[in-house]
Amino acid sequence: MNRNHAAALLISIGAFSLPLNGAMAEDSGAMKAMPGMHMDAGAAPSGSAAAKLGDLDISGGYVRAMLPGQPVGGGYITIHNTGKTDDKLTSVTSSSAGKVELHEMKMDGEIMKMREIKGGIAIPAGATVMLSPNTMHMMFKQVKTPFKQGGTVPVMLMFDKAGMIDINLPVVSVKGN
Ligand SMILES: [Cu+2]
Repeated sequence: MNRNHAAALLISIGAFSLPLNGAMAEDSGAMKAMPGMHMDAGAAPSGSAAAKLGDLDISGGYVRAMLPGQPVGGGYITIHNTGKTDDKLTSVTSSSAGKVELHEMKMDGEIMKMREIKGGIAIPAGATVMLSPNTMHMMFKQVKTPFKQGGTVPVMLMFDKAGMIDINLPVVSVKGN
């Protein structure tokens, strides 16, 4: 990690930390006011993207619409490994963002913080791994044009065993599903 990146990560962690009694932390303080956040935390919106890649069933893919001035975007997806071999989501790229990081939400005292997951996300044989608002997410950085509801964001998911797949994630409004 170079110094710039470390500094940026630190800033984003500071900016997006929310007290536990607020809405669950998301990628933007503006999402605090989102009423459906808790209820829908585990459920993907209708119309979310799905695909199949080898033993992997991919579903529930979407990104959140970004507010004007919001520097980063968040995306979610569910991966079910139907096979007998462990796999791993090693990286994500997108032509709509300069870089995509994998982040997890972690409690630090009473504060929910996000931090980058190094080394990818394990997708064990038989397991279903859900990137959802309270667990993990794809974090889109250096976004060229803010994600707008009704649009799509192309991503390429790279897996250790299953290889790579291109998938278009629908953009869902921050106001709810
Ligand atoms: Cu994040």
